[in-house]
Amino acid sequence: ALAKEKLFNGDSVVELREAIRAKLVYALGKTPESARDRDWFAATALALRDRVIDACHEGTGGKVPEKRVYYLSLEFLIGRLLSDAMNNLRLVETTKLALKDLGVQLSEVEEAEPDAALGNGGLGRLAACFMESMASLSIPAIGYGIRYDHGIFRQSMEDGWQREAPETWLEEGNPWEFPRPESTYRIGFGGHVTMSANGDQIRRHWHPAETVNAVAYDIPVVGWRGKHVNQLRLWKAEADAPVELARFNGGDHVGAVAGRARAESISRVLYPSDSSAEGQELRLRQEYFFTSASLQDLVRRHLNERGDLRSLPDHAAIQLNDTHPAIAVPELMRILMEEHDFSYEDAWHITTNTLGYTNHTLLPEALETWPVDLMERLLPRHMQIIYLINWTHLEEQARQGKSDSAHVAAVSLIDESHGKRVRMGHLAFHGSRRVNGVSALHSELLKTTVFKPMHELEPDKILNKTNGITFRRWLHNANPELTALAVETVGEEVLDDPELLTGLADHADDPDFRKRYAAVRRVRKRKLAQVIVERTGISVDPSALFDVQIKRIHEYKRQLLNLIETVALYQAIKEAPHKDWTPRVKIFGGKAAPSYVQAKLIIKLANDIARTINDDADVAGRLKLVFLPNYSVSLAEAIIPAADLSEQISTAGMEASGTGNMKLALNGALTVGTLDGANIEIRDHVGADNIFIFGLDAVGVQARVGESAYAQRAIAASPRLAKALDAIGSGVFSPDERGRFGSLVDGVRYHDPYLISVDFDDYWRVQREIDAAWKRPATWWRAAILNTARMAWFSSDRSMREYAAEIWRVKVD
Ligand code: DL6
Repeated sequence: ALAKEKLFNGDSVVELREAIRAKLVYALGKTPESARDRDWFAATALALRDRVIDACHEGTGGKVPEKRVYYLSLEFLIGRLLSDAMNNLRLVETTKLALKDLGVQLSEVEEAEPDAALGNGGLGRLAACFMESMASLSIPAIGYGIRYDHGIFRQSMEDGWQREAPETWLEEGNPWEFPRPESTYRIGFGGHVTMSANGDQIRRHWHPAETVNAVAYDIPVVGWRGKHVNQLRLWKAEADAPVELARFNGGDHVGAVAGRARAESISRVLYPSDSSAEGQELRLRQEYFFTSASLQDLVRRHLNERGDLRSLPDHAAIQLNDTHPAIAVPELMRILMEEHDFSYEDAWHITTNTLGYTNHTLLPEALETWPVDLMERLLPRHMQIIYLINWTHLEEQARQGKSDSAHVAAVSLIDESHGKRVRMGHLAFHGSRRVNGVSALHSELLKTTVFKPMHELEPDKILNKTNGITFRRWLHNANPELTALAVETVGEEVLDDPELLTGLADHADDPDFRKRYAAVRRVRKRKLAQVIVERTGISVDPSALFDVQIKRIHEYKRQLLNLIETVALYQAIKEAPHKDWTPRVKIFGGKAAPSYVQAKLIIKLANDIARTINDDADVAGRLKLVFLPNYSVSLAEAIIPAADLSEQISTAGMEASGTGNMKLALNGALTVGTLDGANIEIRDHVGADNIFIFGLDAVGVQARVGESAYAQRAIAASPRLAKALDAIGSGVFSPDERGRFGSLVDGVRYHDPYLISVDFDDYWRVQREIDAAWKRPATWWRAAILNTARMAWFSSDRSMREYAAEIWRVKVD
C-alpha cells in the first residue's frame, strides 16, 4: 500500500514525519516529550493541510472556473476531517508510519480530533457528503454556513434520562481552518427604509439600526486523490466595536461589552432541533446573517471576475439547503436593485435563474413560516420586497383569471390563516429555477401535498434528486476491512468507480467468499462490542444479531415501535425460554431535541427496558438492549460497519429520504423497513429478496388516518401488542414511577398518528422472519453481499452529477 501511495504523490514517510515534528515544535510550541495526543493531532492536521493547499493550487492552476456552485446550508455535519484528508490524499500509510517513527499511534491521534458537529442529522450530514463529492468530481464549489462555537449538544445519560451539555469543538482551536478577516461583511438588522426619486425612478434605501460583522473562516475540502480542493466558508459573527469605550470609561464595564455579546450570540450555538421549525428571532437572525454574508461574498467575487452581474446565472448556481437560507430570494433582489440599480424585472430574472431549492421534509411542523411583524421589525426592506414579489405573483394569477380566494390563499407567499406569516417554502419555490425533493416518493409527495398549488402553476419545476452518501467516508474510511476485501476481489479501480462493486455479486454464492465477508463483519462487531462496554458497561456477544436503529429520536421515526416489539419479544422469551431464539442485541443511538418531551421519554423508556431485560437471567444470551449515548458521526462510523440489521421503520410518507439506510446497506446490513423515503429505491436496487419490507405504504397510511378508532381496533386484534403496551403502561419497566410511560402508551392507544398500532403485527411477523433468516448463514451472507454489491447508485457522486446536469448546468468531466 505504501509503495502505491509513494508512487502517487512522491511524499515520503521521512518528509511527512519531519513536517509533523516541525508543526509540533514551531506552530504549536510543544516538544515531542510534552505533546499530548491532541497536540499530535493538530500537528498532523497542519502538516496535511499544507499538502491539501499544494493540491489546491496545482488543481486550479489559478484559472477562474466557468461556473461555481454555492451551497448554502445552516448545517454542515462534517465530523472528523483527518481520515478524510489522509485517505483522499492517499497518505494513510505514510502518516501512520511517520507517526510511528515519532512514537505515536495514528489511531490515538485520530481519536483526539473533536467532531465538527455543526448539524443536527440527515440534512447537515448530506451537506457534508455533497461537499466531499463535489471536490472529488472537481465541481468548483463553495459551501457557506455558520461557524458555530457550539455544535449539536453533548448527550449524556443520567439515570436513563437525556442530559444536554454544550459541546466545545473549538476549545483548542481548529487546525483545518484559515481565518480570513479580509473577507468581512456588514450585516444589517432593523431600522427603517427611505425613498428617493431619480427622474421617474423611485429608489428605496435601507438604514439598518444595527450591524454585525460576518468574518470568513475557510476549511479546505479535499477531493479524491487530491485532484481538486474546494472551500467550506463558515461565518463568525463579530461586533463592530468590541468595547464601547465611552461606556467603559464611564464605569459601565458590563454594559460596554453588551453589544459585543449580542452580536456574537448569532454564531454562538446551533439550534438543536431538526424536524421542527424553531420560530425564534435568533434563528431568523442566524438565517439572514449567513445568507447575506454569502451573497455579498459571491456577488463581490463575481464582479471581480466578470464585471457585470447580468451574467450571474451563467457563472453561479446557488443551492438553498432547505428553507433556512430562503431569505436569499429578497436579499439577492435587494442587492441587485438597491446596490446595483437593476430594475425589478431584471433583478427577478437574475435571481430566479440563479437559485435552486432543496426541500427535506413534508412534516408540517418543520415548514418554516415567519410572522410578518417580526420580519417587518428585523428585516423591513426584505418584507417590502416580499410584498412586491407576492403582489407581482398574484397579479399574474389574476391576469390568468385565477383570482378566486381559495386559490389566492393557497399560492400566496403570505399565509393569513392564523396571523400573517411569510411562507418560506413558497418563497423559495417561487424564487428558484428548480425545486427538488430527496427521494422519488418524497418528490412525488411534494407535488401532491405541500407544494400542490405551486406545482400546478409551474409543473416542470419540481425534480427528484435522490440523496446519496460519500463512499470514501462511509465505506473506505469507516470499513477498511470490507474495502480491502472489495479491492482484492474486484480490483483497486473500485475505489474510483463504485459501480465495480457489482462484481461482488458474482461471489455471493461462493461459500469461501461468504466466510471472508462474515469474518470482516466479525472484526467490526468485536470492536463495537468493546465500544459498547466502555461507554455503557454492558457486555454484548459479537455473535448475536446486531440490530441497529441510529438516527434522531423522533416519533415519526418510530423508535417506539421497535421498543414495543422488544418488550413483546422479551415477554415471548420469558414464556418459552427454552425455544431456539435468535440471539439479538438491539442497539439504539440518537439525540432528542432538548424541548421534545416525548422523544426524551422514549430515550428513558429504552434505558428502563434495558435495565430490566439485560439483568434478567431468563433471557440471558438471547436479548439485550443498548442505548449508546452521544450519537455522532464518529460513533456512526463505528456502528455502521458492525450492524447486521438496519431499522428504517418510519411511518410511510414521513421520512423524506434517509441516508443512514444507505450507509448501513452499503456496509452489508439488511434493512427492515417500510416503503418510505429512499427505502423504496434501496429495495429496487438490492432486490426484494434481500430486504425485509413491512407495514402500510404511504397510500395506505393516508387511507387509514381517515378512519375512526383505527388504533383501538388494531390493539383489540393484537393480544401481543396489547400485552406489551400493558406492561409498559403499568410500570413493569419503571417500578420507581409506575405511570412514567402512561403518555407514550396512551398516545398509541387513543391517538396514534404514527400508526404504530396498525403496523405492529406485520413488524412482529417480519422480525421473526429475520430471526429465521439469521439461522441460515448462507442465505443471510449472500443477501448481505448483494446489498454491498448493489448500492453503488447511492453514491453522492451520482447525486452530485445529477444536480450538476439538471439543476446547476455545470459541466462535470
Ligand atoms: O435530505 C437529508 C435528510 C433526509 O434524508 C431525511 O429523511 C430528512 O428527515 C432530513 N430532513 C431534515 C429536516 N430538517 N429540516 N428542515 O433534517 O433530511
